[in-house]
Amino acid sequence: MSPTLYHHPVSVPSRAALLTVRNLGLDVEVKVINIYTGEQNTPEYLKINPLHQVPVYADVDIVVTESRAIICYLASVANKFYPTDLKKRALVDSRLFFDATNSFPAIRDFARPVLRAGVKKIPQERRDVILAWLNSIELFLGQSKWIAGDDLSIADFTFLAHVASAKAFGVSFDKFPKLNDWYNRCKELPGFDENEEGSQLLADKLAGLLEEPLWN
Ligand SMILES: N[C@@H](CCC(=O)N[C@@H](CS)C(=O)NCC(=O)O)C(=O)O
Repeated sequence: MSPTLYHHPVSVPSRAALLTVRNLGLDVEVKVINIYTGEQNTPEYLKINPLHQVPVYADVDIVVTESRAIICYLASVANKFYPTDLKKRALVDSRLFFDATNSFPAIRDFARPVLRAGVKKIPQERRDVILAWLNSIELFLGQSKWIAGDDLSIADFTFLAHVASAKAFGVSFDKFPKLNDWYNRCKELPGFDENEEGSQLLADKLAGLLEEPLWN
């Protein structure tokens, strides 16, 4: 078995893992699991991840679920983008935990009711959560050039996967100049365009299901 990333482009955590693969320049087979048609529920895939989710990273002797665990594992093996200095690493970890508990819920709770429960209008509070989350990132970027310090790190990859989704939804970054500047700098990163395409797929899917503009 060659190293494999089980992936779907609309999935934000999956795109975060893929951005990490691209930035580390790893030779990994990317297998798309179609989560729209239920491919994640086949007996073969449930053996890989009983929680029927993407992403999963698998190699001959290891299976890793949870995007941030995949990202930390790959960066640790490569010894890149995840500092070994414990104080620097603590900042990266702090941002990763923020990402897990703020970025993902903000996007998930915006999108999932539309995708899975037939919701046709997004409550204003879901939009407000996205704006408050982006404002937190603006504050982080007031403290450092990159998301977790003065060097590019894995925190930038997982934040980028989430922020690109907000951008594709149509959120203006005018009120977040530091975020906007960071986002523009990220355009140089390997995998940036691929991440944009996945973000746009998710935005188009949502827009097609809603009875109102995705974002005003
Ligand atoms: N906490 C997980 C979240 C993974 C997740 O929610 N994946 C979703 C797509 S965004 C999925 O595969 N859903 C399919 C399903 O639940 O059946 C991570 O960061 O990897």
